[in-house]
Amino acid sequence: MFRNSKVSVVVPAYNEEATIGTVVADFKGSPFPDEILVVDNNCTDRTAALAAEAGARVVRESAPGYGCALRAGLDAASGDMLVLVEADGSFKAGDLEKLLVYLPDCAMVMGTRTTRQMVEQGANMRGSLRWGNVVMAKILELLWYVPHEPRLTDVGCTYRALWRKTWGQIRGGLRERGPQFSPEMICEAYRHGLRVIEIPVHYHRRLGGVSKHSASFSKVARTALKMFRTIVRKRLGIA
Ligand SMILES: Nc1nc2c(ncn2[C@@H]2O[C@H](COP(=O)(O)OP(=O)(O)OP(=O)(O)O)[C@@H](O)[C@H]2O)c(=O)[nH]1
Ligand SMILES: [Mg+2]
Repeated sequence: MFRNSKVSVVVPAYNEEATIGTVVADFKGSPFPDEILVVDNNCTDRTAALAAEAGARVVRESAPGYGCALRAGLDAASGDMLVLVEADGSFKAGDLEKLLVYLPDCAMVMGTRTTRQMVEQGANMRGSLRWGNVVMAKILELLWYVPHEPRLTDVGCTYRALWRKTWGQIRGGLRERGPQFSPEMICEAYRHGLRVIEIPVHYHRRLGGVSKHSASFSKVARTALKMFRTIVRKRLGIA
């Protein structure tokens, strides 16, 4: 609970047996979450079993992809405040309260991983990736400047918090299945005239397992291009 609001934490997971237990335990140790949902997205390893053992509720989603998993998790969550976080240990429960504190001021609080002072040495947020994220966020700012004047430095940060009501407003307008789901959520919130605030969060290196979206330069470039297309499509109002 956070100030009388029930808090759900949603964790999309695709073969994250190396880290899921630690992530669930970290959030279990925080005083705020009322439930932790791990979305088992066709995992072929022990992710689901280890998540349940650590005390999470496991939700299964067979449609593959980061976006599909998050959609299923958000639908299944019962909290008033819904928090998204990764299964790889790159975000910590210690930052949760900061997201929740800002939520009463807006519809969604985004984390940003581009505040250099808060990025752990060795985390996958080296100069080029950090600046790539900032540039993408500036493109979104520019395209949506009127009337929202967004202030963003990262459009791909999973760690974020939104109200259940916000989810109800934006869910029907979301169609992306991959990592573009992340900026699509922001654009859809703007399309509904909702407020989005961004705050710095700590960003750590993966605790183990394999990177799905940012393993190589070509993977990062492909993800960035998909995100760019999504941001432009949403601005032009193409369904
Ligand atoms: N359900 C589901 N989850 C996914 C899929 N791809 C990635 N994820 C999860 O989404 C989160 C982000 O994926 P990551 O592989 O960490 O991508 P990233 O954060 O860009 O890269 P890292 O530098 O490795 O952290 C993790 O919790 C993954 O388990 C997918 O296809 N389905
Ligand atoms: Mg990650």
